[in-house]
Amino acid sequence: MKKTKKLRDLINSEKLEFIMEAHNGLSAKIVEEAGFKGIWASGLSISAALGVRDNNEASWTQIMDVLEFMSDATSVPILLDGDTGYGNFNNARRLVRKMEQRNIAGVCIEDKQFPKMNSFINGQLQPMADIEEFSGKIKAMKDAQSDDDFSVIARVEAFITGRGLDEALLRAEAYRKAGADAVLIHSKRSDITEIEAFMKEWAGRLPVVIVPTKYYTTPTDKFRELGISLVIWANHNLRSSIEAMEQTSRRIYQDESLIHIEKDVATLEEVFRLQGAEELKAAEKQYLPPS
Ligand code: SPV
Ligand code: MG
Repeated sequence: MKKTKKLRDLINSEKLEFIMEAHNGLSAKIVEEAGFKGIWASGLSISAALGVRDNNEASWTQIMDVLEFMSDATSVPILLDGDTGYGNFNNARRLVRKMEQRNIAGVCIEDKQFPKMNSFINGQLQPMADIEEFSGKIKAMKDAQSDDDFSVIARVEAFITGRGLDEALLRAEAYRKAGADAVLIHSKRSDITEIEAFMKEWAGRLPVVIVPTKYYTTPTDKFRELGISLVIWANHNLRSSIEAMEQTSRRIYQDESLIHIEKDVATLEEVFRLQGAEELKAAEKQYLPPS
């Protein structure tokens, strides 16, 4: 099945589905092997892994290069965190064509302005996109796709920027009318009250995607009860790798030896396995002259 269709099925599925963050080819592979049916190509995680801020400091083509490795390494669909679309409608529709060429299944864009800022930094101060301008961007992206199953998800930042339920609903409805395949409603509260209020009024007009980074204590069954379609675990491979790398580097620096660390790190065999070393060995037998 095409990756685009797989993602669309996850979004439209009757039951709650989950996708997990990755930020390079290796982490994408690990997400797939863990059993996830899809991958969130997180802007925060990819930028952090590149050593830059989540403010569009990495260019969109640099993000595409990372995505290409992620897509080549996996068979589950990738949903790109496309920030604000890297410009106006014209930049965003070109992005769609380039994603389709790389077998990326869908993109999520948020209704803020370029250069974007992460939702958890100074949220209240962040300017939002004009509703009509953002709706035009969604429409241009939907018109640009050549595969009907490619998904465009509209992310509503009204709660993040302190604008409240009415604004969130107004925006979500405009983006639905513009052709979005789903709505991502984001909240930085530590409880689910904003999401719950939105879900009640929204009443299933389009599938809803959430990112429960801040309201992580909410039981997953609550998301089911509210009728959420897709949950994104947005940054936990990045954060776990930071913790692991900090501990490993500190320990080796202090010890001036590998003696205490070997048991805590992946074996080299595991690294080779993840890289697909076996396949190359077999191919060499097939294609290289016998030595
Ligand atoms: C990301 O993963 O980059 C996201 C989700 O956009 S969040 O960081 O929650 O805004
Ligand atoms: Mg992001």
